[in-house]
Amino acid sequence: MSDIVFITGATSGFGRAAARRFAEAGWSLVLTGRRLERLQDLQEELKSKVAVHIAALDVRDAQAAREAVAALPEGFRQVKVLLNNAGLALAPEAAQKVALEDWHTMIDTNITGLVNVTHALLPTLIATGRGASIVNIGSVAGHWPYPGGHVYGATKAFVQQFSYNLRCDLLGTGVRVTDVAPGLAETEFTLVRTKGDQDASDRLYRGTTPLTAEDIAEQIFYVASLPAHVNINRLEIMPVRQAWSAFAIDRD
Ligand code: NDP
Ligand code: 8X3
Repeated sequence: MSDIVFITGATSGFGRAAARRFAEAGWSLVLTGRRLERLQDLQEELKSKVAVHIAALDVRDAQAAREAVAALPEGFRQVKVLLNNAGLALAPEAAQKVALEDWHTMIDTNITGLVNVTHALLPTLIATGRGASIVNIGSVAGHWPYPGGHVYGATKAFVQQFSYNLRCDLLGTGVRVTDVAPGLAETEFTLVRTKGDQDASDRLYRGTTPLTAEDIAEQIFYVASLPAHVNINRLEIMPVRQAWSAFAIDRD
């Protein structure tokens, strides 16, 4: 029987690229996300290679997450890898200019959504045991502050610490946990962050060389397919053309 990966946010960006990468290696796929049509397209694309189960799932809904796991058909139940990838940033403006609703959406998706799916799948992953993995998509924003990062960065700091703390509790179960923390990567991320401003998204990536979704998918696949005794705790990845900047100083 092939190994099974359960992916949240498989309709775009890293999640979709990861689905293709795991499929290339012959894994069975459980693909979730809110946009069912995109899931159907991806299923159509990959089903000749591997077994694919799709389920429309908004990770913010704990009950729906439990039901999606309970409804996994035969052949997709013994999940080996959970890829907690669904997430988003909103409101790149300064904190004081941001609508509270946008903060709530980021917290509900990046924190509550991630713990909802993790909680629903933990018993399965523990039953799978040695070699199982939870791969959580954090961000450089969870470690390094920057203007406009406010709640987004804070949600990704949660992802890092939750990943580390999970490792402590899962010691002895064989289940691995990794916080994969990408930097600048061209996906639909900035389109979502700017609420559909394609020009702003294009401007951010123009004239530089961002990471691609495939770059991150390769790293996700790498951490999940290492020998069962190896755990990468945190993997931070930036494009060569991105680095940190000096401290900002307010002057008279
Ligand atoms: P995309 O916007 O391309 O993909 C985001 C995915 O998340 C989509 O598949 C979307 O699916 C899903 N998603 C969003 N909200 C929900 C929800 N409520 N329920 C279920 N799925 C949801 O961006 P990326 O691929 O770049 O983002 C993937 C992850 O990577 C995110 O966690 C992001 O924070 C993180 N990240 C991105 C970086 C970047 O520069 N691109 C860098 C570092 C981290 P749908 O809308 O169909 O539900
Ligand atoms: C996304 C990367 O640099 O926009 O998490 O915060 S960044």
